Amino acid sequence: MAIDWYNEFVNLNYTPAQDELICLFYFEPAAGISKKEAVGRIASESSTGTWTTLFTMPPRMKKLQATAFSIEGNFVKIAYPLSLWEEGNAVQLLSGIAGNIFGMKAIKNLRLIDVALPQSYLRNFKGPHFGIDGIRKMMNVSDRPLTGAVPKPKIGFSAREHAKVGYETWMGGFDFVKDDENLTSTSFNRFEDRVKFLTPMRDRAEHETGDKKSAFINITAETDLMKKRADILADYGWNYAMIDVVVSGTASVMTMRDYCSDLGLAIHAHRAMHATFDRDKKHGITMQFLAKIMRLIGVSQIHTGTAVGKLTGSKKESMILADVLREKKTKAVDTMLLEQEWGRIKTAFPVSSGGLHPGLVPDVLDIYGNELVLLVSGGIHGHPKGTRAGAKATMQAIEAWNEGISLDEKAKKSKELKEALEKWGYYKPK
Ligand code: CAP
Ligand code: MG
Repeated sequence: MAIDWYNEFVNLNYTPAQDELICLFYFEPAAGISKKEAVGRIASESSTGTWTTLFTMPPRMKKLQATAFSIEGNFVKIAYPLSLWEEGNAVQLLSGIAGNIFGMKAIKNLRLIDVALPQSYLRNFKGPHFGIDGIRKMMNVSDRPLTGAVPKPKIGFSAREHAKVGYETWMGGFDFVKDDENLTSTSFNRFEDRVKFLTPMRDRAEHETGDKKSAFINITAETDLMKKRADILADYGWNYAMIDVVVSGTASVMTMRDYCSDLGLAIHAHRAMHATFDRDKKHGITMQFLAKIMRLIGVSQIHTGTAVGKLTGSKKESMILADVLREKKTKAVDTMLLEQEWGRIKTAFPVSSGGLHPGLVPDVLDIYGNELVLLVSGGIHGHPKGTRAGAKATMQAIEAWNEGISLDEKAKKSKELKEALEKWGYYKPK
């Protein structure tokens, strides 16, 4: 009597049906486990199976089980019947393809690379409220990246001091002032106070510059409190809310997507905690998977790295992340990305941030082009002449890139850029 049945979840001659959901995994079998058994266990444990043959098996079970249908080296593709998945429930999807399978003893390493979502699954999701075009229209910015900065040091300003740094940032030409990922509502900088002090500064900066100004104010908290904070933002005429999406959880992001959309608020998604699972190339979940799920749910933008700044992520990774977010049809990239037709799901902005300063702007724009939210924080507040000069220097660096001239050339006629280059040059933070 066979005790297990993993081989029934493997069929290398199988061709997935049009409406099946396909996952690409990197996997390493544990010692003594064949590749075939390993992929059978992954397909089984993430769909209908368990470790042993069973006494009763409902006839429909056969139609629900996943099939590992392609093994190339240490990469396996697994097809999942649509009826396994609850319509519109991204949380349950993660329980299935990003759950138990990571803890199986029979697998030494496992990495969820990407998922290809069939149109019949996709259509149960709303995607971003505005899309890249909608955001550009809302901010009245067309031919350059949107720009923003976090007041630094990242936490410690009073609400009033925070608002003053924000005003200087806006007056230097930036579109956004961003809260840091760990700034929510502290004794010295309550959320309500920050909104109360930032709002008149925004109005003043808009009046003095004639430009639209906004902010990514961090509402991250328990979901009901996030709703209350979103209401406050809408009451004060803001058009964005910021959420730390990984620590908040997929369910709360789904709730807040609809709540913010009803209030006309775009969502800036910070990805703090992503590096606990996306940094190891052999085990965990990729940033491209996280970016895909967040676009599907409907954030308007999410951080995707700089390649040249202080945090992890290669140039190639940043480029494929940009494709996941910006394309109507994402092209497949061998072992990194599956093809994805996005249908009516709108586009979202990649956000590049982390250790940037004016000297690195061309490197980042060489990767992303103008369809980007560029955040330069320490890199403006550390400018020898202060925040406003730092923002101006960054805007001058963006102009230089779009004019096709070097920063050294631009600096001849741009004082603030010249001063930035004198301090940082083209330094790449470690
Ligand atoms: C950057 C930042 C962002 C990181 C997040 C920080 O500040 O505010 O949170 O960019 O990383 O706290 O470090 P600096 P990522 O510009 O002063 O470095 O964008 O990779 O998610
Ligand atoms: Mg930060």
